[in-house]
This record gives sequence, C-alpha cells and structure tokens, in this order.
Amino acid sequence: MSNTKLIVVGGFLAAGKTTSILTIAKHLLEKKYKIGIVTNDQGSQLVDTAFLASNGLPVLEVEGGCFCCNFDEFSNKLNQLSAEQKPDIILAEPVGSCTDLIATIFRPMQKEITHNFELRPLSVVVDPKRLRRLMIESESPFPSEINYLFQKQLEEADIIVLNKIDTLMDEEIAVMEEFLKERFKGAEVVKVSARENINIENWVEKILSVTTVGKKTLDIDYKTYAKAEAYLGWLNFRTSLKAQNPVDWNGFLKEIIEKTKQVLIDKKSEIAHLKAYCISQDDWAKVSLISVYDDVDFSRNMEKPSDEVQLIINARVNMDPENLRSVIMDNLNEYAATMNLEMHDSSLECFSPKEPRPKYRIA
Ligand SMILES: Nc1nc2c(ncn2[C@@H]2O[C@H](COP(=O)(O)OP(=O)(O)OP(=O)(O)O)[C@@H](O)[C@H]2O)c(=O)[nH]1
Ligand SMILES: [Mg+2]
Repeated sequence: MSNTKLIVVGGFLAAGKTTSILTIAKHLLEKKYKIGIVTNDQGSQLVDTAFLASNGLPVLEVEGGCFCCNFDEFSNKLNQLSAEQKPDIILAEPVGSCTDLIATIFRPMQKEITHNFELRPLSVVVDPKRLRRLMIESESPFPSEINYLFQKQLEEADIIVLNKIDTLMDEEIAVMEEFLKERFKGAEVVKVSARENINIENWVEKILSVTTVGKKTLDIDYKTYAKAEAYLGWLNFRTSLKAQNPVDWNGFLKEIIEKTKQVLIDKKSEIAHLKAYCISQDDWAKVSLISVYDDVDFSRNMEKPSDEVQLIINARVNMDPENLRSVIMDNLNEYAATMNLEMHDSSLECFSPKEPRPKYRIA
C-alpha cells in the first residue's frame, strides 16, 4: 500500500490557507482522491474547523499550540485520520503565526519519527496586500518582529503561493512575482486565487510532482520569533444566541465586525485576522476581516433569518489579550443587549501565544 501524502499549507494569518485547502480538496475529490484535513490553533473553538466541516470535509484539529510544539498530537491526528478515513492525501494547516516547519515537522517526519506519510513540498501562501505593506513598501503597521516572522515563513517555502490574484491587475501580479522570485531564490512561485479557483490545478500539479521537499532549514532567532508571537492577542469565543424573533445574522456579523474594526482603528491596533462563523442547523455564514485597512468579507452568507445560532469568533490582533477581550466582548455584549439576544453556553479564551518550544528541531 502506498503512503498517504501529506500536504502542508502554511503562511501568515489570513493569507488564505483554509480557503486554499478547501479549493484544493474540492479539486482532489473531483479527481477521485480520498482526502482528510488537520487544522491547528493556539487555542480551541476554531472557525476554520467548523467552516471546513460545514463543507462536508473530514477534519480533525490540533488544539492548544502549533504542530511543532504538539508534534505527538499532530502525529496522533494524522494516524487517526488515516485509520478512520483511509485518505490518499491529508492537507494540514499550521497556525498562521508559526514558522520553522521544515526543521520541526518535515525533518522529524523524514527521519521517520512518524511513519506512513509521504511529505509533499511546503507551500506558503501570501496575501498580496500584506506582502506589499510588510515587505515591498515597508510600511508595516506591525512591530518589526512580526515582519521578521512573515519573512521567515516565506524563506523556508518550497512553493510560494501568491494568493488573491483576483484582486490584482496583471502589472501588479508581475511586480510581486518578480519581487518574490528575486528575494526568495530557489522557491517555486505560483499565482492563484484560492477563492475564485484560478490556477489551482497548476499549484496542485507542482505539489504532487516536485521531487525536492523541505529544501531549506531556517536560520532563525527564536527570541525574535517568540516576541512576534507574543505581540498578538488571541481570542477564541463560542456561544449560543437566542432571539425572540428571526434575525438576519449576516447583518449581525457585519455589524459586530465593523464596530470592532472602528474601535481597533481608534486604538491604533492592526488586525492579523478577525473571523466569525454562525450556524443554525445546516445554514451557515463565515466572515473575515484581515486588516483595519480592509473591508469585511463574507465567504458565505446565511440564506435565511433564524431565531437561534451557534456563534464562533476568532480574533488575532496586535494588542494585549486583556484589551482585546474587552474590545470584542464589550462590543458583542452591548450589541446583543440592544437586540435582546440571550447568550448561553459560552466559552472564552484569551491569551498571547506561549514561547515556541518545538518537540524536535533537526537543522
Ligand atoms: N479575494 C480573495 N479573497 C480570498 C482569497 N482566498 C482567501 N480569501 C479571503 O481571505 C480571508 C482569509 O482567508 P482564510 O482562508 O480564512 O485565511 P487563513 O490563512 O486560513 O487564515 P488563518 O487561519 O486565520 O491564518 C477570507 O475572507 C477569504 O475569503 C482569494 O483568492 N481571493
Ligand atoms: Mg485558516
């Protein structure tokens, strides 16, 4: 029996990893491959897991820290997926604030610490606006340590995936491609739109055909990397909301995200990713905001109003966790009160990621 292929899709927060995984998964399913997915977060209650599961995909998550710091849990989830789903291919999404994956995931797996998986090249997805702000124009709203992390993620890529080309003019795509090829020599560069399904076939073909996997081990300063992670406040919240009459939850989501954005603008805090997911039976919506300079973006709207939903909010913001908690929760509580919504079965976690301490590091 051939080994299950493992495709790791990394990249900074909100680059489009989950959207890419969804589009790649659909593409592979059409080609009759069986697939499985592993998501990952510093906390639990993930929008991404709920989103992928709502799309009918088999998904497991590694919670409470990145793959490298939870290597055993990661390999348990790979084995569990293999046993339950017998997939030909597993797609894995590491946390968007994680890097050094070649040394801490790929090398250990290549040394056969985890058997039965054939690693495919590391793809690192990049958002064009973030690339422009953080590297090309060097007008980053983030502290320099976060820029460092962003660059390190790209440095170790086998394949750099310039995503969201549906938002760019041809000349802009050419400039960015040139920049990436010049700056990250040795990496393959592909240009795609994960959401609009542009050029995904080409990317998948590269993933499945490239023979050199995990070419570059990073030269990385873990102190700077840890500082970058610590600058980000992390909030995961889940609740059930009940209304007296059917509510337009699309409008509700838009309003709470917009209001939060306004407060964050006033506080001069940049968003890395603020996302929310609402579900009522089989009707659901997902919304994202990836920067205070951007607009709210719905990946999917709910089709009809309803009087009860499950809500998940995940926020990753350049702000300390206590402040982030009050920005998000005050805003949500206030708005829910004006709409006479009952909130129950809530769970909240709010923190800054701990210093990264990979279980293995093989340079
Ligand atoms: N226009 C456009 N938007 C995209 C594309 N791919 C993703 N997006 C949007 O970018 C936002 C973030 O996408 P995600 O797939 O959630 O990004 P991610 O990298 O998984 O984010 P984290 O898991 O939080 O790190 C969402 O609003 C997506 O709809 C694309 O190809 N074009
Ligand atoms: Mg994601």
